[in-house]
Amino acid sequence: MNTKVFELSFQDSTHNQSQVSSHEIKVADTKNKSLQVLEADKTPEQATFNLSSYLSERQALVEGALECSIAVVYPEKIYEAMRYSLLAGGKRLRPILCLAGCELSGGTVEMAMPTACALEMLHTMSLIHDDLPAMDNDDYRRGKLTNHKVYGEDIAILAGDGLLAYAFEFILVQTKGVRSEQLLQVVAKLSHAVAATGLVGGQVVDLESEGLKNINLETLNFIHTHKTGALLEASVVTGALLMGANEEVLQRLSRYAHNIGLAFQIIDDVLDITATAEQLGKTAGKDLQAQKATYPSLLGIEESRYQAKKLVEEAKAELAPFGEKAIPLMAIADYITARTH
Ligand code: GRG
Repeated sequence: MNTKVFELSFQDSTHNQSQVSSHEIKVADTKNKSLQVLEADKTPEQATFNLSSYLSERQALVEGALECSIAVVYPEKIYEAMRYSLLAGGKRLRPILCLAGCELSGGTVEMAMPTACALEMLHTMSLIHDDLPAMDNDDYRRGKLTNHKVYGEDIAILAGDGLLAYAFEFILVQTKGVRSEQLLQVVAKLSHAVAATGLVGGQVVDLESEGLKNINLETLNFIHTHKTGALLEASVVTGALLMGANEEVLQRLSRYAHNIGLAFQIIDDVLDITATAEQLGKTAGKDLQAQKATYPSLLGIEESRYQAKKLVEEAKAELAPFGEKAIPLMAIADYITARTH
């Protein structure tokens, strides 16, 4: 099978370094009902799609919108603390997924940008709280000192709280050209994703599981589908909700995101063992040190990689009916297993 293999270079603004990997993009071939597209069958759009430029362009748009999203006013310290972590770099994966979900459903970047920024605010607040001494007790995040190391624990807690509340206000006040019924659904989806039904629930089971030797795969899956997967899923689905996408589209995007969310976490666990602190922008080998149950500790590194790859293939199969409109989400799915930090 003659598939196109091309180079992927993705700039993570945290580390100022490029990741280049050999990469294969497979998109729907409706004629042969196959996921592989022969070189000759490719439309010009498929042949010219470049994930690296797509991600850099989207990152730049998101950075610009985030930069303007929070002004520093009295009491300055809290706004500075919120901006410190929000603008500390990172891949901006959740906003990019939201923009892609909206465009796949026929919407625009402009209408999805406030929700995309809100997703990054929610993600950032969860990182600030996760890094606190009462939780993971981390000194570095995204290659910089953690929020509590710079501003103290009291302000770090409040910076997280501030971002959490502001994210919802930001969607409701800043979104243009979307019906309020759609906005209500977006807010409901996001609340569900960060509450005890999502991130908070996943974090609780994660904390309870620390140091336990007999964690099984079911518990590990619960932790990660909630702690990481819920917000990734909400990222893609809220993009589509803004456009009032139908139930079938929402379900397909939800299953796509569920699978890439799990694959993302499996690769995160593998990288914790195989990558350096410099590549990660945070302490490496923490899971091993904390004797945490991880996918590699339960399945081994090779089987973990295999499972992640399988999840990515299943995720891409969900997008087959969308044809060319799904090219960015297909490519992002592949990027997840190819990343090195
Ligand atoms: C949400 C109300 C509320 C409270 C927070 C602390 C907590 C509850 C949940 C923990 C959530 C958490 C830290 C999950 C880990 C998610 C994860 C894989 C983070 C790394 O994501 P990347 O790789 O990071 O996308 P960058 O820096 O690129 O954005």
